[in-house]
Amino acid sequence: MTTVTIFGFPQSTYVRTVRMTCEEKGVPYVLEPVEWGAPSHRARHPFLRIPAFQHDGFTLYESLAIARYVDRAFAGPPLQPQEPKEAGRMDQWISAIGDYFYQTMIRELVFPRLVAPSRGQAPDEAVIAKAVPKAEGLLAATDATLAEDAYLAGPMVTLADLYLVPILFWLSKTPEGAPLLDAAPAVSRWYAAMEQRPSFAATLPPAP
Ligand SMILES: N[C@@H](CCC(=O)N[C@@H](CS)C(=O)NCC(=O)O)C(=O)O
Repeated sequence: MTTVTIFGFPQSTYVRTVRMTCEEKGVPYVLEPVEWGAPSHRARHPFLRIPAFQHDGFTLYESLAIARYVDRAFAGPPLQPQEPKEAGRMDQWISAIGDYFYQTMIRELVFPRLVAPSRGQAPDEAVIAKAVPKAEGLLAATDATLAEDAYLAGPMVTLADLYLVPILFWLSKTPEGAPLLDAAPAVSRWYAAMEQRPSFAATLPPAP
């Protein structure tokens, strides 16, 4: 029996992307917390991030490398299109989500609004105020794509969708993000469909 371990915390959007990938592929896994900054963490991830990953003694870090590996190494529905244009669109969205969506929605909105108070810190309202119109612009572009196609890269669920959904989950928990999502009809339709997938329910994170 092969053993897959994902190292990280369930609140992390990148960890959730990898967990959803395993769930979609039907790959059983163990989620193991990391001791942040400890030698064991550095040994698994030299840049001290999460997730890290192990499969039968083979180790990887960086969520995209892990998700692609899981998709290639295991049977189950493919999560990367073969068709070059759809594959290009998937890559485009994964890159944009990692570079723009995560920064604006998680670092500049969810962290100050939800994570800081959970640590007894006051939210930085100036950072949040600047992030809201940026998030609105990101959702408008996403809405235009999802008005044309069922999923980000076309007709099939791909890794790109599994990158976006954990971010929008946390965004929807903020008082600023929820109305922005409601105002994007195609994104809302897509999110409702993604919410129905067993991989979504199986990876619901606890509060920050
Ligand atoms: N490019 C990395 C990003 C991983 C990442 O930033 N993970 C966050 C948690 S969602 C983290 O480890 N943050 C800790 C930090 O920034 O020090 C990946 O895709 O795995």
